[in-house]
Amino acid sequence: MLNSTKPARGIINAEPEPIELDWLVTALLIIDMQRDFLEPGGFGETLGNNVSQLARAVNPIGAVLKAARDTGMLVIHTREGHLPDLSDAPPAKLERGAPSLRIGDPGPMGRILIRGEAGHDIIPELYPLDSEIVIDKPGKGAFYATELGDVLEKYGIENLLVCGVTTEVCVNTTVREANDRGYRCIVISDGCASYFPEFHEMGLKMIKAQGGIFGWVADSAAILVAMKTLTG
Ligand code: TIU
Repeated sequence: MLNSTKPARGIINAEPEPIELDWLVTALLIIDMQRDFLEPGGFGETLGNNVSQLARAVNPIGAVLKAARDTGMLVIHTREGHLPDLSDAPPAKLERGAPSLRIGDPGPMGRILIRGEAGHDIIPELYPLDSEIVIDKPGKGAFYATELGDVLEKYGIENLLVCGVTTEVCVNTTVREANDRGYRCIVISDGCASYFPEFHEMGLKMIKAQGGIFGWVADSAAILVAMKTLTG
């Protein structure tokens, strides 16, 4: 268990190569598994996307989340969204494209992508425990204008198991931010999804190419096998 003071090392069978890490300094980072992206009537659908494409990530994330909870690993959830007065939403984000509803407009799950609205919340299957950390972020990257960096420093985290939606947008942006800050990122391939399957595939390839230019990629089964070393 992770409450041990002894190092708890594990090896994940990842690409481009296996990675050995200390579970005591590893956190699970779940990106934006919100109703606004996964359910009809939310932000994702207003952009013209088929939101059913994202459902495939839910069970793999659920399995890793359960293992993380069983072992006492630090779990961090993020949510993309804006303050009700939109003061943290740049015009460049609000004005672009021709969505069916804009950020802040009333929709079937409340105002689109606004903090506190039903659509902004995390889906019930992956709902955070009170003991888990939830980071509200106005951008695509989880470090921009948030307390995430301070939280990771406070807990002495060096490695991040990263999953969530969408692969090429908020997951990739966050992994790139984390990589530049010195974190080893292991992206859970089947725990990510995109509205565009080809972007999902390429998004993962971009991370692990060139010797792992941004990080490592492993599926949830490989993560769970490696975590078994913690539970015996
Ligand atoms: N549109 C899209 O693919 N993604 C986002 O806008 N946000 C996240 O990826 N969370």
